[in-house]
Amino acid sequence: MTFGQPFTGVDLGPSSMIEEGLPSQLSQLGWRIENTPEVDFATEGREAPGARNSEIVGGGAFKIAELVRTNAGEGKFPLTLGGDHSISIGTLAGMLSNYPDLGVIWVDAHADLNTPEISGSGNMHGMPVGLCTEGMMKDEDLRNIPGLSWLAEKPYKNRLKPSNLVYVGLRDVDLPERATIKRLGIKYYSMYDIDRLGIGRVMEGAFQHLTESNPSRPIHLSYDIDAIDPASAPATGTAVRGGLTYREAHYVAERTANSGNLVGADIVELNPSLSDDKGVAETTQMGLAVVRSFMGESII
Ligand code: DIR
Ligand code: MN
Ligand code: MN
Ligand code: MN
Repeated sequence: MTFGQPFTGVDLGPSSMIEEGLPSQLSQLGWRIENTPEVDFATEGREAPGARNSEIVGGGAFKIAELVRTNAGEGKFPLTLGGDHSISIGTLAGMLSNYPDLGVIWVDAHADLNTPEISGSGNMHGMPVGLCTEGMMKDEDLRNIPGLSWLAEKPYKNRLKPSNLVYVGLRDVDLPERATIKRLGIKYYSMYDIDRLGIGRVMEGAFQHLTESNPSRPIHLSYDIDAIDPASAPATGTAVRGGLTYREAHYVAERTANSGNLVGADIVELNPSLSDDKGVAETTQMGLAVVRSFMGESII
């Protein structure tokens, strides 16, 4: 999926990770893999004001939601490879249909908390959290956006509770998103907080927040590769300086795996057309390493 943002090439992220050995690396960690064929997306459609390509993006997200819902419902672990972050409209909806009390860790430079009404860009990769979180969209408004009406119908009516969401890595947050984070009281650890507390205490805080009232709360990890500093992950569409170091990026994934609560994950926004060969190789290897870490790889 590329239609949630302006750059072509982000649809090559999955094949890039797969060709560099993701399936065999996961087998080595003990996973049995069931490959879902690449999802086919439309290439033209309608859109609503403030939501570019809404019919393509929303229709694609519906297909992803169906796959995630069905597979998670069979007790499998859905690992979804993006693509731009608009795919997580589908993964969140699919996970929430199985787990209404889902916890989410959103690792990203951005909050992705926009809606068509408040977005400055209209790019839907900036909206997955906004569209799927309680207190944001009215069903009536979703029904009027081409491609998104399914979100207002069963089994996709469950919304993420703001208190079940934690951000890690924020450093480029729009003004309406900041107001929304405050209005909904969403827990966040920005790069400022990571500098202040260290990544160890940040992740303890994140898990305390998500598991205090329910120690076995199922958790979904949505990992935008632009959370990582562009020094380690340059091949992405909206790189922002001052991000997670190589080790911090691993630690977030390792600590999440160690919780034992992880039930699904996304890795998104690797765009192999946006850097030179060295940058693409580094970013792909970074993505693979992060996935292996949250899928259970440990140092010893
Ligand atoms: C910005 C950028 N908040 C937007 N979002 C990005 O367009 O909504 N998300 N880059 O990854
Ligand atoms: Mn994102
Ligand atoms: Mn981002
Ligand atoms: Mn994005």
